[in-house]
This record gives sequence, C-alpha cells and structure tokens, in this order.
Amino acid sequence: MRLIHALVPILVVAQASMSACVTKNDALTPQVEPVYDTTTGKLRLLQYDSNGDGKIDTWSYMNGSQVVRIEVDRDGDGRVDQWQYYEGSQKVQKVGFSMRGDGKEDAWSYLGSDGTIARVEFSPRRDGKVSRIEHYENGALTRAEEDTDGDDRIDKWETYRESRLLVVAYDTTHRGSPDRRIVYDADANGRVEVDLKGTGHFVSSYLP
Ligand SMILES: [Ca+2]
Ligand SMILES: [Ca+2]
Repeated sequence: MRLIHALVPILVVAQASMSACVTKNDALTPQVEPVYDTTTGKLRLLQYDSNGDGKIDTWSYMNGSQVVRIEVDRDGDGRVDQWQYYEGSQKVQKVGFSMRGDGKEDAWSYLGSDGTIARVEFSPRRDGKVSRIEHYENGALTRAEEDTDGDDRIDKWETYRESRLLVVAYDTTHRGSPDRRIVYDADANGRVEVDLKGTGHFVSSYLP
C-alpha cells in the first residue's frame, strides 16, 4: 500500500479549501453557508462549494473560530473522501481517507514535524482497529508492521530502503517474534530464512 504519492496532493487541496472557507467567511459570500448553534449562537459549520458547481463539497466543522474537522468530497459523488482533523493549535493532527472510496474512513495519515507524512495507519477490516502502520522518512516508506489475522498482535514486518522492499518477516507461530523472513536482493529476488528457536538469528531455510 504505497499511498505517499496519493496523499500529498490531497493534503494540499484540503489546505486550500480551508483557506478559502476562512477567507470567504469574512465576507459571507453566497458560496459559504455558515451554520450556527441554535442554543449558544456559536459558529458550528461552514459549508462551501469549492469548485462552484452549485453543490456543497467542503464542510468545515467549527468550534467558534476554531476549525475542528474539515470533510471534503473531492470527486463530487456526494460521499466524503477526506477527513482532516485539527488540533487546538489549528495544526492538522491527522487526515482520514476511504481506501474503497465509499465514504467510510479506513486510513489515516499523520504529518511529522518537517511537514511530510510520518505515518499512515490502516484499518482494512474497518472494525475500529488499526492493524497496519506504515512509517515514512523524508517522504519514503521505511517500514511497516501489520496484524494480518486480527488477533491484535503484529505478525508481519516489512523493511524498506528508498521505498524498495528489503525484508518481510512473519510470525507464523504466534510467538510474538518473526520465525521466517524473505530477504530481497537488488533484483527483487527473495530468499527465505528461518529462526526456528527465536534467538533472532536467521539461517537459510535450505540448510538442514
Ligand atoms: Ca466523494
Ligand atoms: Ca496477528
């Protein structure tokens, strides 16, 4: 799941949408529809038609002047494609996505202090649990860990260099550490190694 190229432009679009909301709200142009809390009178929502096709596609949920969450329907099919969550300091905390494009969140990206994506979490079973985490450095995937069988324990580890898969290790016996792994060379040919005793020392599976 190499999302990095897909995620960066989406982040930029969301930032642009938010700026548009905030700027236009001052003038209350017809494209931005503010919704106020009927009891407190606080601003709760800014609805925005970002591409001018007459359909609302951006919803900025507010706590007064603070942005709490922005939801965006980027392709105009009426389903939200992106959920952008803000911290109290108005920095983006995480951005949610729908890997199946059906309006349900199942992946979240987190930015590092350098502004690039540091981590992407996935919930492929959509059960409220994150079961795969990808780690990035300087925009490149470096490693990933995954609970492939849903028992809440990591059983697969992937190591990358410059986004190329170097090693994938598996815990096939549920002992909590990998017992076999595939090591790839520069031509993506893999060799299987095993660590039957759990000492952390892997040997070729073809040796007796
Ligand atoms: Ca959509
Ligand atoms: Ca597992």
